[in-house]
Amino acid sequence: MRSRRADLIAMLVQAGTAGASGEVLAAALGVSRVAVAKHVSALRSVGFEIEAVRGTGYCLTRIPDAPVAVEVERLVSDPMWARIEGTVETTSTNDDCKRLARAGAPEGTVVLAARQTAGRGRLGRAWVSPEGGVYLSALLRPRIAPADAAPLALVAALGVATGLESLGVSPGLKWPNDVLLGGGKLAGILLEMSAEVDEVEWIVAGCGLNVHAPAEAPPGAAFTDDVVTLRAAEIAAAVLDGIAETYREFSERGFASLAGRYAERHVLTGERVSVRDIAGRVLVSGVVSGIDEGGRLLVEDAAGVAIPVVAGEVTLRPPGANGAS
Ligand code: BT5
Repeated sequence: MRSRRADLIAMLVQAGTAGASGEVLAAALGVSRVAVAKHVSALRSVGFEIEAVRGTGYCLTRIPDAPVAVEVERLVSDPMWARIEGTVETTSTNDDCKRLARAGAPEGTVVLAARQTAGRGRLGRAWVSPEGGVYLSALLRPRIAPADAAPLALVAALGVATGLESLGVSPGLKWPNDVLLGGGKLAGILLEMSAEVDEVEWIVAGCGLNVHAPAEAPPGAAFTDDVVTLRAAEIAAAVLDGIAETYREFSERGFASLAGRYAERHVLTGERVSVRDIAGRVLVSGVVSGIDEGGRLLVEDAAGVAIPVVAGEVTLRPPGANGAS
């Protein structure tokens, strides 16, 4: 259920420049006028500009351009996201979300931040997280075995792409977890998990997404601003709705029913690649022939045999490089 504060923003947006009186807002929200004034001051503290005009009431004059939790809550459609929290700055939204997971928070809990001081990529890499991006982590509690969790990175990446497409952005996907735009990296996914051997307890799906380019952009980064101009909260809400849709499909029908959609957006098909394990050893080199129904990358080796890869780092290889490097 949407919070009173998110409902209040919705009412103020609807009232437009005419504004709405404290009395009308209080009646519609089922609270006192004093409570309305408290909600208004809380919204101001997170960047909303709300004028109080004598005789008219409250008038919303500016919505902040940051992934503010209450604004994302107002904009998100999918009921899966029942609890959305956020701060301006945190070390890593994945850490915050993992803390909530350990404390028993339900599936559908989301943590947002406008910047991170220790944003992480996979395998200990850094995720550059200045203001101007969207940093979010979503708590999932899928009823699956840990061995079946690998496709969830693809499910989340496809969800991000689906959400962005609803806003007019057409990203590509690079197995397993990259969302690309015009050859640059627009978003990355980091999954962290707690599990018993037989069952996943929780998965935190973190997504870092570049919206406005900072003064010092990471090399190879792309930004939604390159193609659309939207507020960070609009992008966060669309991305969450996209993830909810693909996650539901995965939970009900398995990755097989999403494989075609992933493949349509997959930029590596037909490319010569090397795939390495976490120690840097080459697992396979060859031409990518697609993604299988379990979300594995299929790489045709020199003998023309399609080798399925569950996990690894993919690098593109120059044409003519031979198969066994
Ligand atoms: C990822 O790792 O792509 C996963 C990124 C997940 C970040 C989110 S933000 C919310 C949540 N909280 C966290 O602490 N993390 C998650 P990986 O595939 O390992 O890619 C990391 C590489 O991407 C780095 O080594 C850089 O080369 C590059 N990179 C770093 N920051 C970038 C950025 N902002 N834009 C584009 N590329 C970046």
